[in-house]
Amino acid sequence: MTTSKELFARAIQSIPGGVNSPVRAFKSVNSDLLFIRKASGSRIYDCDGAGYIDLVMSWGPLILGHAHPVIVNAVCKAAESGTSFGAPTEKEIELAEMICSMVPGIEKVRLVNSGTEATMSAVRLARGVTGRDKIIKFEGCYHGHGDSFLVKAGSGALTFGEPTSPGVTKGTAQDTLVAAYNDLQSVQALFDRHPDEIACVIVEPVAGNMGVIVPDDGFLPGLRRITEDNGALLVFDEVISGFRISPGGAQEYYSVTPDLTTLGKIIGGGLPVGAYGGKASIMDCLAPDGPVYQAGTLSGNPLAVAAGIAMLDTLKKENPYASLEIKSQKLADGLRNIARNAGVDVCINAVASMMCMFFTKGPVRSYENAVKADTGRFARYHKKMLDQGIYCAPSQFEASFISTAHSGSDLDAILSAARKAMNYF
Ligand code: KE4
Repeated sequence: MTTSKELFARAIQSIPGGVNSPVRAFKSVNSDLLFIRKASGSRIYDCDGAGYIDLVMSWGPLILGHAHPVIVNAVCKAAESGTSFGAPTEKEIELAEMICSMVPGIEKVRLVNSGTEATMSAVRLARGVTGRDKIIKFEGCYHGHGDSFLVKAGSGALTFGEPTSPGVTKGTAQDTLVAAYNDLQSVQALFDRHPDEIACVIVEPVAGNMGVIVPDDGFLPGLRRITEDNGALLVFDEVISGFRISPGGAQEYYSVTPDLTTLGKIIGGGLPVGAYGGKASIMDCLAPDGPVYQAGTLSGNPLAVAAGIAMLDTLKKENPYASLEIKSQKLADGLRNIARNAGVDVCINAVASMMCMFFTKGPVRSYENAVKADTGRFARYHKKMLDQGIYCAPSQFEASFISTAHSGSDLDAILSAARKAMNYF
């Protein structure tokens, strides 16, 4: 069997950094990255013959676990009828109708191929509809690698210390205003300074890219009020939270309805799908009926749509949200007790089945709090967990995800490993 080390040596000859997405490089946890051979249920298996309980779950899509038979069968069956037509299919209507029926703020939806495409398109639509150029994002939030978003961004951009990426022009960056998460005054101040210039506020309603940060009670309703008062659109980037924290995402969970919603990850069941949707009056401004252009060769791809329908169908039938929340709380409470008994300062933020353990004293309710976390301690904890067969996200500034495939014994194994890893400093 070719080892991960050997594969990495080969990969860097033809792929930048040996990976197709930077966060996979394990750079911030000073570990050799693992090449994965296969995965099933709650487990992932590397090319070195080791298996792990997976808390990354492909960064969020796999709420039903790896290789769920319903998803796999749907994709295989769809492939037998062709992999792409570049023409509309009935199944795209079926998936669109499911999304519209589940997500409160979506009356019409456009399928794309990634979360980045969804957020880029939603912001272009907001600019096109309002005739305004500027957008507000929040420091530490990540909305994909579109130029407008790589300004004080989270996820890998934060992990690798490049929150504002080279290659983003000054012209683009000047139209991206940055506010502080959970700080409504910082948002109001930007509207006061730029009256009638701001097309939208885009926010992760539950931040998942600077670790997990939960919105303060008044934060989301406050954003709804401020955007309405100032003629700007409110965009909820629910690429992580969509279908994750409830069937209707964060907008259902917190009862705040945005003008536009972006989706990804779970919606494709692990295949490349993104989507953006909102009020019909806004979405009808998109080509071919409206002037705002957005397109995609593989948008609504039959295989990805089949996976999405199978995923949402199963979530509707099984409604696993209550049991996922119980599992997640058990893990979070267990980790809190372990850290307390070990005398280690941690703050664990958890919403439904997404969580993050910050190696810093809480509360962590802002980017400023989050970046105080001890990333060196996190790296040592990560390595010790990996050595014990637990695959955590290779960055302090990412979320961990529980799926329906994680069993009680999986959670016990994670806690047992954490007990050893917490003392390993
Ligand atoms: P993609 O283009 O990676 O499908 O989605 C971009 C995106 C948009 N919005 C939110 C809230 C997101 O979290 C993401 C992508 N998330 C990261 C992990 N936090 C993807 C992992 C990676 O970059 O490899």
